[in-house]
Amino acid sequence: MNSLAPLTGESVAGVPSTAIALPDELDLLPVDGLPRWFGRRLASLFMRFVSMEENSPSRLSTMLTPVAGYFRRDRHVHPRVDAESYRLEVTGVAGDQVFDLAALRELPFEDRVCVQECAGNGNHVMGSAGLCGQARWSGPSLATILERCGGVGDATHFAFHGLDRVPLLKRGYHYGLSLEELVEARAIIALEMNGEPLSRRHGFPARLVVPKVYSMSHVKWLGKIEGRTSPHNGIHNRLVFTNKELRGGRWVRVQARWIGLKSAINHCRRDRDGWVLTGCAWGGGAPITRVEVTTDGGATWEDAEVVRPDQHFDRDPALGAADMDGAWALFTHRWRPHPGEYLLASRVTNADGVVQRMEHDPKVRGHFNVTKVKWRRVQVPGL
Ligand SMILES: Nc1nc2c(c(=O)[nH]1)N[C@H]1C(S)=C(S)[C@@H](COP(=O)(O)O)O[C@H]1N2
Ligand SMILES: [Mo]
Repeated sequence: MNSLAPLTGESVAGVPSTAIALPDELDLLPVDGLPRWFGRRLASLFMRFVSMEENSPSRLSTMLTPVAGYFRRDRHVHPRVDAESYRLEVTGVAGDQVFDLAALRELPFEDRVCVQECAGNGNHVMGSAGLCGQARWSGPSLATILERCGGVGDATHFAFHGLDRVPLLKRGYHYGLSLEELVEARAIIALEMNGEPLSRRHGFPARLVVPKVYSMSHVKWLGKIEGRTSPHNGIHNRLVFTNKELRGGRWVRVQARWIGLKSAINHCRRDRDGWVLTGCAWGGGAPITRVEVTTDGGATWEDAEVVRPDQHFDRDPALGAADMDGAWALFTHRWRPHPGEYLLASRVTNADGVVQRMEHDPKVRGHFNVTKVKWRRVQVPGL
């Protein structure tokens, strides 16, 4: 995969360089999970079998992740929704309504740049942490839609139903959140991803996007928004995306929600006299203030250079601070190692003074919201 380019290509004082080739980038191998046990290729085959496709981690160090190759997670079924006959039904609110695609497109659009992350991303099975990405989503906000329905009425909770009817079960995917959570996250009904109409695999023609909340809630092929006076207790809420937490001496089931504070080194590329490590830091609900990098297995840590989303998008009139407060920050660290094997990781701190966990929280059991530091092993070749 890595292209080979001669590093010592220039000849010095007429002396031809030795034909030694160094790769443009180095493979960062996860220390946990399937890729470690079976290698990357078999791990990704296994993931496809359960309908998951990862972003290649090396692509996760730019502010916007391209649509082509963007991670995917669903239940195998990708409905082909006809734009003409598509309808979005809204029930259980002050005035029930049905929107066709033209009606949705006429509503004022808002933009959100946010991380989208599968709740199980980077857990002990999927150590590679590629089930995430960051895109710019545009469409009417959920608040606008509810306003057009005359308000929420008695609804305190909402269930979002997809049109991907699973054969036999005959029910589409569904997920529920409280009105309070949806307002806090400033959810939108996205019709566009990175300035293009949604692709079929990412939910054409409309999907829910809930910045800062794990993406099991970002229902694709959205067909119905159901206002409710009690929490939606579907299987994905109640069982599938849950952890157990020790609270007051008892293990209780909790649903995956707000993305925890995380960071990962995703890319190692060659520069003129060494290597550059890049990655991203996200979650935690407060601005990212610091990212440290260790290249010696945790013995020492150095500050990386951080670019926050508000710095990156500072001249974009369509994006206010609140439209990107669920977006990741990028970091860069120049690295000048001798040949050999190294153990790398990054560790993020946010404006609340919270630091990314080094170890898994013993009061939490389960596969979701795994925030601990992500170790990567790398082999640095000799000149
Ligand atoms: N309709 C529908 N929406 C869905 C799902 C699904 O299976 N069906 N999977 C959810 C899960 S678990 C994740 S992680 C995200 C993944 O979004 P993506 O496939 O666009 O990356 O979609 C969510 N929305
Ligand atoms: Mo997911």
